[in-house]
Amino acid sequence: MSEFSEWFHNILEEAEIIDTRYPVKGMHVWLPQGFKIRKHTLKILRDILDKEHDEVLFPLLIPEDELAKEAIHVKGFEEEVYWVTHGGLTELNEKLALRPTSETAMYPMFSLWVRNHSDLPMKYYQVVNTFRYETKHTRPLIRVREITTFTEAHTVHATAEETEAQVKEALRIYREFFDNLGIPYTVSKRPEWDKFPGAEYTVAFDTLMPDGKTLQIGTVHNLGKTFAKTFDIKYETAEGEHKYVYQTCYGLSDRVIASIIGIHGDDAGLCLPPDIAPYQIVIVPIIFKKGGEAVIDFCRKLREKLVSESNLKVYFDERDIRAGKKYYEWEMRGVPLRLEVGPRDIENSKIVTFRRDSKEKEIIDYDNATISCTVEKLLDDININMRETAWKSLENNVHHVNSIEEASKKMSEGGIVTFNWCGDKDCGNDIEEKVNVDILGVQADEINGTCINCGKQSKHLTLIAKTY
Ligand code: 5CA
Ligand code: ZN
Repeated sequence: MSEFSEWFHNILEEAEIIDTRYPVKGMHVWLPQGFKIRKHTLKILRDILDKEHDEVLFPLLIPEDELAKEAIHVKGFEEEVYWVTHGGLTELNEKLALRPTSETAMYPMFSLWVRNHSDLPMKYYQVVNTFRYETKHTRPLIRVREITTFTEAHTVHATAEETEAQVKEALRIYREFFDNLGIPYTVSKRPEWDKFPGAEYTVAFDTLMPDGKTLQIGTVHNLGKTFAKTFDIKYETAEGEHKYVYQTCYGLSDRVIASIIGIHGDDAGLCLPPDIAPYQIVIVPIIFKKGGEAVIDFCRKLREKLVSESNLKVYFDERDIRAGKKYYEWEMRGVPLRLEVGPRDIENSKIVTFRRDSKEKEIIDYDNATISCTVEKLLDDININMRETAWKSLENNVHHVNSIEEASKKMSEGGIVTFNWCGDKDCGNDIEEKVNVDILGVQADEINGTCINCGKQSKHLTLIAKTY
């Protein structure tokens, strides 16, 4: 086990995010702390999606004949599908698949719903669990067999142009979402041989985990008319013609939570962005023999004040244990801001702040009228600083190279390597073999220079990385 994966497993357990002891491989239990982080993360996503999409909820089970309809799609998933074959003791006439994703559950219904050009565009999403019998090594939140937080959007359009525009809009939405969480990313178009089964093309978000491997944290697919033809999704134009629709879909998973934990965390444990932290602030009283009650009273009032004035999530830790033990615990759980209050501080109108992101302690003036504002401002700063630190760390680990040798050398240090590539499939596979790393994707379609492998005119700025 690598150092990072050991850290990751320990923190999931210690911070009570996930219990991995559930007796089915690749399926885990969300614990209260983890569930809160997940809930707050989903709230951010839902708030963004709800502006343009409607949330729906489809059944988990898909009849075999629907799943099998789209040949390329089903080929891509055939080795990963779980099947329900019995109802009680009775063998079912038709096997039912646990959705690995929901195209084949939704699109037969879309075919009933889309009638007229005025029905378009249609934009739906759902947050569900999906099941994939992954054969690669499973890891909590990163590669699971029950994806518990699959957020899939599906859109339907009249024209190819509108569909292209929706892909761009989906990319914008995911950028906004990841920016909110301070997760840095690269956006690249997957090579032909790595696109979503049934898509025209796939654009992916990848982030860099601390062990130097990239993690695909979201994908946007232009489905063209492929599924419309398979599932007979047509609309009537203003002129009375019947035409196939165009579609997109895009999705995220539990991996978003994995990247929040992995990217912002450190040796002391979790470090959570204020917007998703179960508690944004913890107040720790510093009590000596004298003046204990006054401190407790002050802290209680402070907590109430911050909750009522700023709607912050604040915990007042009154437990009768050493302050140092509390610090250790709340740092490990990633609480963004700690306020320490002792009798002298109250006398002098001061409090001590500790930022989880920078680990800086500061003594600030306490003013009853402005303390809520001051604290909100600190949380904003923490948010911005976490995002900037994470982006710097990604950028420091992207290296451009001009030869295969250089690519291999840089790749051995981890991170992301970029280079010029001609775009030819055989040449791409050759590069993958020589460097022994997969092509992640391409970012630009027209660039000057020559391919690092074959020397022909280069076409794409290309990214490679070791991946999860
Ligand atoms: N229908 C499309 C869009 S929702 C779809 O299924 N795309 S996907 O296959 O690329 O999956 C969407 C995202 O789910 C991926 O980008 C990846 O971040 C995540 N994901 C895929 N498989 C797993 C898995 N086994 N465990 C955790 N996350 C996964
Ligand atoms: Zn080439």
